This record gives sequence, structure tokens and C-alpha cells, in this order.
Amino acid sequence: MRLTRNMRLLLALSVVLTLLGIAGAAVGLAGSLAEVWARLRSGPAPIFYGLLLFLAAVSVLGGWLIWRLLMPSRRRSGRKEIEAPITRDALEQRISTGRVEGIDVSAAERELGELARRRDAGRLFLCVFGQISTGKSSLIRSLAPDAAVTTGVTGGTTREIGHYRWCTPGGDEIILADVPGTAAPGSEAETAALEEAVRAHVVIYTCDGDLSGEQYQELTMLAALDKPLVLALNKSDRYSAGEIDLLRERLQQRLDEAGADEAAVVVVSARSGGDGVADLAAAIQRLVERSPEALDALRDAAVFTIVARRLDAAATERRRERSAELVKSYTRKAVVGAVAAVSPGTDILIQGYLGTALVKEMCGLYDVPVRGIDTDRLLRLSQSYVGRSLPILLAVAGNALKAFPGVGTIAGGLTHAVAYGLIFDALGRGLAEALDEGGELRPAAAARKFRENLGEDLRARTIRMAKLVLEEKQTGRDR
Ligand SMILES: Nc1nc2c(ncn2[C@@H]2O[C@H](COP(=O)(O)OP(=O)(O)O)[C@@H](O)[C@H]2O)c(=O)[nH]1
Ligand SMILES: [Mg+2]
Repeated sequence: MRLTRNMRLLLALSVVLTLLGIAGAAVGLAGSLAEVWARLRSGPAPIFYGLLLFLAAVSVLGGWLIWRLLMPSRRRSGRKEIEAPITRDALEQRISTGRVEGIDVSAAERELGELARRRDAGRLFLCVFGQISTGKSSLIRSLAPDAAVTTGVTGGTTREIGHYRWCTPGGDEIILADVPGTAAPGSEAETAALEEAVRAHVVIYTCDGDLSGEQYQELTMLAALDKPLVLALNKSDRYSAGEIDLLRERLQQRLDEAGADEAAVVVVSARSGGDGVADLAAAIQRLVERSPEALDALRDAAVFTIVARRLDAAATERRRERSAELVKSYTRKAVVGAVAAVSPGTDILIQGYLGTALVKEMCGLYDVPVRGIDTDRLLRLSQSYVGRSLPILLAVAGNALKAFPGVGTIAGGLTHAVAYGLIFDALGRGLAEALDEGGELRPAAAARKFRENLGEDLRARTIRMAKLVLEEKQTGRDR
């Protein structure tokens, strides 16, 4: 808006007047404040100090209120971070409800079964962990020479987990677990080895020099299990005394960095007459001298954590399956509706009953509260995109159908049925992805996923949808 010169002058004048007014008011206020202050000071002391106290209390209260107003969400999320420890009862409860919901709870059950078996046997378990060829099997053989352990020149001779009985110098019977050597992070071997470490009371991490990045990561994961840990530097026969001192210092430092500052470094050689093996045995002895209950509690907590993680993974898997089934059933419904329609129009049914029902069911599956306005917004956003892309969609569908054997001349209705199917398929999958990621229904995010899915792999999806449409047409005719 353009202002005339006169208007500007008027505006400037009013600004000056306002400023003058404010300045005058400030001077007046200061004057009366000073007067009040002087009168209070010369008045009785209890009134003066009482007023000061009252003002202080009012400002504290005001500050607290403002802080509460500005900080509520952070405080709430902060409290959420403190998780209650996982208990066996809670896990068993989850297993029985999970079973009813069709979740595959077998892995969790197996793990709890193994825990019970080990508890009943009343034995202490020690897991020798480390990368391939660091000398895990050789170390076990030096500790327990009578036990049959396979060792090899080529790495990775220990494919399965082997258990060997060993008596500590103090007379405690321990089961030594020889696990597959780890090489690749996230590999099957590493996972199996880590799980065995989780099931053990004590862990020995074996290395034969300074730690690589991968080894450091493994050490960090083991430290996070929060159980007694020893870092064994094996193959000490390959180093001079000076090198060993340096390595020992360095490894101790890495242990601290990995969050295992209570763990000790023990230098050994499994080969040349077993140098340092007695030190290793003594270090283990010190660790197992804690009360069996304390050792069990640490082990149980770690096992419960992996059982809970397995249940989470199984629940996620089941939800994915169910969401795929849901998408399939809605896609079919959309196709059926389109095939049955006498004269299909270009309007898309997405905002109608089917779309709403799909959103509602999908949100129910993901345990996400669904509000009518969010549903409407998602369907409106999706619909407006469909409106723009429908001609392309119909063209692609028409072309794919032409190439489809047995269709011949295609009625317009079939092409529309394919388009409806594609739309519901993309909407359902996009919605599931968005709910999976966001944990709440965010219409814009879900609509974006819908667009991505609708455009992706269009030809191949069209052909699949065409088969579905023809099937429906066939069953419709048979009926
Ligand atoms: N020089 C030397 N070689 C060792 C020592 N311990 C094991 N080795 C060799 O390292 C290779 C791998 O040992 P192995 O126990 O099979 O390792 P694992 O894969 O960790 O079980 C074998 O050739 C062993 O002879 C040691 O203390 N010193
Ligand atoms: Mg081995």
C-alpha cells in the first residue's frame, strides 16, 4: 500500500507525540516510585521489609509459572527416558499376549528356555570373544588342556559355539564358550558370538595387537552389556618387552574410552609354553569371586534385554505382514468397486468410504490415534495429487494393458480399475511407511510417501494390477 506525503507527515507526528507521552509517563512513574520508596524507608521497618519479601515471593512465583509454561514438553520427555528394568514376568506376559496376536515368539521363548536351563545347571559361563585368529581357541586350550578344542592355521575354524569345562585355580567350575571368530560387523557370526556373550557371566575379549576400529566397536558393545570383562592381549611372544608396555597402556586407555574402565588388560601367549596364562586364570578367578547372585543378576539383565529386543523385532515383522495384508485387501476392494461400476467416471473414490476406512484400520494397526481432520487432510492431499497425475496414470495403465495378453480391446472401465488399484496400493503402503517412521499420523508426510509410491515402478505395478483386475472381472462374470 502506498502512503501519501500528508499521511506520512501525520504518522510521523503521531509517533513523536506517542514517544513524548511515553517519556512523560516514565518520568512521572519514576517520580512516584521514588516518593513511595522514600516514604516506605522512613516508615516503620516491618512494613518496608514485609513489602520487599512479598515482592520477592511474587517474582519467584511469576518466574516459576513462566518456566512451567515454556518448558513442559522437555520435562515430560526427560522423565520418559528413565526406563524400568525388564523383568522375567513382564517378558512372559509379552510372550503370551504376542502369541495370541500371531507374533512369532519362538526366538524369545528359546532364549528364556536357555536361560532357565543354564540357571538350573548352576554353572558359571565365560565367553571368549574376539576376531578371527586372535587365538581364542588356543587360549581355551591353554586354560583347559584336557578339553578338545579345534584350532586352525586358517581363520574361522570355530563355526559353532563350543562349550568346555574348566576348573579355576580357586576350584570354581566354569564353562568356557568358544564362539565363532568375528570378522564383519553385523555378520551372522558376530551376532551369534554376541548372543553367547550376552548369555555368559564373564567375557574375555581377545586381541593380538592394538584394536582396529571394528574391534573397538565390539569392545564398546561388550562393555555396554555391563558384565565382568577382561581384555586379553594374546600372542605376546611376537612383541618386545617395550612394545608390550606400550600396548598395555594403549589398550587400558581404549578400555576406558569404551566405557569398561573396571576391566583389566592381561598379556598372554597361548603358544609359547603359555606365558601369562596363569595371570589370565587369576584375573578370571577374581571376577568370579563375586556372589553368584550378583553375577546371575548381571547376566539375566543382559539376556532380558535381548529377549525384549527379539520380541520388538517379531512384533514389527508381524505388523508389516498385517499391513501388507490390509493394503492388499483394500486394493482388491477398490478394484472390485471399479470393475462393478456401470459407467466409471474420472472421479476417484479415494476420499470416500474406502479411503477413510483404510486410514482408520491402518492407524489401528500401528496403535496410532486417528483424528477425523488428519484423515480428511491426508485424503484431500492425496486426491489433489491424483487429480493432477491421473492422465499419466491412465495412459501408463492403458499402455501396459495393451501389451497384456488376452485383454484385446480394453474397456475404459478396466483401465480405471487398474488406476484405482494402483492408487489404493500406493496409499496403503505410503501410509504404513509414514506410520512406521513417525509413530503418529502426519498427513503431509503420509501424502508425500503416497506420491513416491504411486510414481515408483509404475509399469511393473500396473501389470500386476492388471492381473488382479482381470481376475476380478473373471470372477464377476462367473458369478
Ligand atoms: N605367535 C602366536 N600365535 C598364536 C598364539 N595363539 C594362537 N596363535 C596362532 O593363531 C592362529 C589362530 O589361532 P586360533 O586359536 O585358531 O584363533 P581363533 O580363530 O581366535 O580361535 C593359529 O595359527 C594359532 O597357532 C600365540 O600366543 N602366539
Ligand atoms: Mg577358534
